[in-house]
Amino acid sequence: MESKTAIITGINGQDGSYLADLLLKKGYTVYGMERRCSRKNRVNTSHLEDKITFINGDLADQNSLLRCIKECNPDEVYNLGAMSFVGESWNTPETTSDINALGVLRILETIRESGKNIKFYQASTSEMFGKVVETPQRETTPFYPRSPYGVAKLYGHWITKNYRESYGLFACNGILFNHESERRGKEFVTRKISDGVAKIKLGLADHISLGNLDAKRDWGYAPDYVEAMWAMLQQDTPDDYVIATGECYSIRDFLRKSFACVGIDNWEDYVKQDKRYMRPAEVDYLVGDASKAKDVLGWEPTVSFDEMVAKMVSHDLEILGNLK
Ligand code: NAP
Ligand code: G4F
Repeated sequence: MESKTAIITGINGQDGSYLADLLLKKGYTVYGMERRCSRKNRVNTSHLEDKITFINGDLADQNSLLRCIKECNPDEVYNLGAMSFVGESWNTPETTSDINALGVLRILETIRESGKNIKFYQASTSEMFGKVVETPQRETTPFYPRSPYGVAKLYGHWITKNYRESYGLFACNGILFNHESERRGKEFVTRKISDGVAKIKLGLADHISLGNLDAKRDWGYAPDYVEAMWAMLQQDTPDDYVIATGECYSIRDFLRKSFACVGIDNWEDYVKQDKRYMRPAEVDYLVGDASKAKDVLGWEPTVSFDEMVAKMVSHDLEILGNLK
C-alpha cells in the first residue's frame, strides 16, 4: 500500500504527539506544524525529532497554512492546534476566537483552494455541550457552550460541517470528551493533581490549590482517543463522532484516587480551594455516549479511569524523583 502523508497542527501538544506516534506506526510520512516561539517547547515530541518533519505555521496566519499545504502535499490534515485551556479563554477571548474558530476556516479554505482531495479532521470538543440539555451527550445533543473557548470551538465545528456540505470536502469533527495522560499540560486539573500529589509524596510541596471540586467529567486516556481520530478519516464517508468512555467522575474522585496511589487517605488535608481557579461560568457535568463510534469505527477505550490515574501519578513521581 502506498504510504500516506499527514500534517498535524498542534504537534507539540498532548494529542499531536500521540497522533504522530500512531501515524508513524502505520507508515505515514508526518509533518508536525508548530508556531515559531523564542524557545522551542518539544517536551512531548523530543523523541520524534528524527522521525517527523517540523514545519512552521500559525493558525492565525492564512499564508503560513497555504505554504504548509503546498510544501507537504498531504493526504490528511489533523487540526489539533488550539488555545486549548478553557480557563484562559476568558482572559484572551479574541485570540481564542481567532485561533479556535477562524483558524479552522483558514485551513478549510486552504484545502478547498488547493483543489486536492485532502481529508480533514477537526478537534471538536465536549465543551460545546456546556450547560448540558441532555445526558448522556451524543452527536444529536443540542450545544450550549459556557466559555469563549466553547463558543469558538462551536464555530470550528459548524464551519467544518458547512464545508463538508457546501463543497463536498472530506471533513470530520471528532467531539472528544476530556482525555488525559502523562503528556497532559500541567495547567489542566488532572495533571495538576498528579503533579501535586507526586510533589507532596516527595516532600516538595505541602498542598494543591484548586477551584471547583464538584465538576464532573468523562475522562479517557489520550492514546486511545487519537486512534479514533485516525479511524474517522479512514471511513468511506465523512461524519462527526462523539468519543467518550461513558463514565463520569468528579474532581474529588480524581483527588481521592490520585492520593490513594501514594498511600494517602486523608486527601482533604492537602487540598486548598482558591477563588483564582474558579471560572465565571462552569461546565458542571459531562458524560458522553460513544455508541456511534463503537458501531461505525469499531472504537473502544482500552484504559480504565483507575489505570489512567495510576499511570499519571507514577509518571510524575518518576520524573520528579529523578530531579531530586
Ligand atoms: P494542547 O496539549 O494544549 O495542544 C494544543 C497545541 O496547539 C499546542 O501544541 C499549541 O502550541 C498549539 N497551538 C496553539 N495556538 C496555535 C496557533 N495559533 N497555531 C498553531 N498551533 C497552535 O491540547 P491537546 O490536549 O493536545 O488538544 C488537542 C486539540 O483537541 C485542541 O484543539 C483541543 O482544543 C482539543 N480537545 C482536547 C481535549 C482534551 O481533553 N485534551 C478534548 C476535546 C478537544 P503552542 O505550544 O505554540 O501553544
Ligand atoms: O482540566 P480542565 O481545565 O479541563 P476542561 O475545562 O474540562 O477542558 C478540557 O476538556 C475539554 C473537553 O471537555 C477540552 F475541550 C479542553 O481543551 C480541555 O482539554 O478543568 C476540568 C474541571 C473544570 O470544571 C474546572 O473548573 O476542573 C475544574 N477545576 C477545579 N480546579 C480546575 C481547577 N481546572 C483547572 N484547570 N485548574 C484548577 O485548579
